[in-house]
Amino acid sequence: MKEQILEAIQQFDTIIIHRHVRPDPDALGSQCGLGTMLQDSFPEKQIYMVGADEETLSYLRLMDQIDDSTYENALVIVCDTANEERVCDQRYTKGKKLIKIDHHPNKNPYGDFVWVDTTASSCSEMIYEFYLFGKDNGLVLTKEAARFIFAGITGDTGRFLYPSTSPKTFRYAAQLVEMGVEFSTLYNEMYKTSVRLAKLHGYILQNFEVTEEGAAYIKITQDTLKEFDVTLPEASGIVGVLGNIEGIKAWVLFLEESESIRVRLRSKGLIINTLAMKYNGGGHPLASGATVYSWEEAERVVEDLRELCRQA
Ligand SMILES: [Mn+2]
Repeated sequence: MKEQILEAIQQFDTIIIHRHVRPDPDALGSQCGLGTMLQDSFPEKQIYMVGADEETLSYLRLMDQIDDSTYENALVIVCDTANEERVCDQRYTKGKKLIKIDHHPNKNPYGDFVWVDTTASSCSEMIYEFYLFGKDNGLVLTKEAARFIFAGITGDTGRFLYPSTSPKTFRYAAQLVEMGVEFSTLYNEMYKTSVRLAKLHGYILQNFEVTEEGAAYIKITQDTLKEFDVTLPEASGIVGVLGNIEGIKAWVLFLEESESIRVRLRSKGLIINTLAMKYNGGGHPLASGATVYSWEEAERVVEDLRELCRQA
């Protein structure tokens, strides 16, 4: 598949790269890592990285603005996005050829070429692997592109903490550092916390509930978000906060939006993406997301999670 992707890249003069809505460092890291690598490798081509800007990730890169007409003869590549409805900027179908590169379960294999590797820690890790595949055939990876890829790997592995981190992940990270990635500067950007968010952290630690089965949950209403002056994407990012607490097998963060409640699920070993799928979501076995439409439905998620923990 890597060979077919490289051939397609060589054939097209215009390449547009997308990723998922509400991007995390891996979404932007894979998108901009690939995009920057292609810009540096093929300076004669027009390469664009598109989608809505994410303020909390502006230290990585801002997005390119392009017209609909740019898609006419373009190759479109979508990174880190399992399903079509999560692609940021729905013009991604307007190109001539479409490629999906992702590490989530391939429930929705959209595109002409699909390269999915669920054993990869991150989509950024796959982009680095793609570089290794193509480096003798014209692919160039500069320090800037390496930084994006390193950020993506770091983000999706929780700084090399989650079980998805493999020996390969460490090897690639070492090679990226050898290319000059200044990881301490990057970590300062990635892991800085505002006073507002630190206080919400405190609120969650004070108020979460844990059941006898080892299921933990916290409900965060719109009023609470307002009180702490924290945005939804910011609050989403602190789902890991309950991960180190003794006795918790799996946990869920409920975040109220105007029309729905966002469900952020995490687990220490239990497979929870099946539960996420039941509630309009999906994701990784140990890290998934879903959506519910009332606090009663949120209660049902908690009950299902208790049941999962009980069986474990
Ligand atoms: Mn990812």
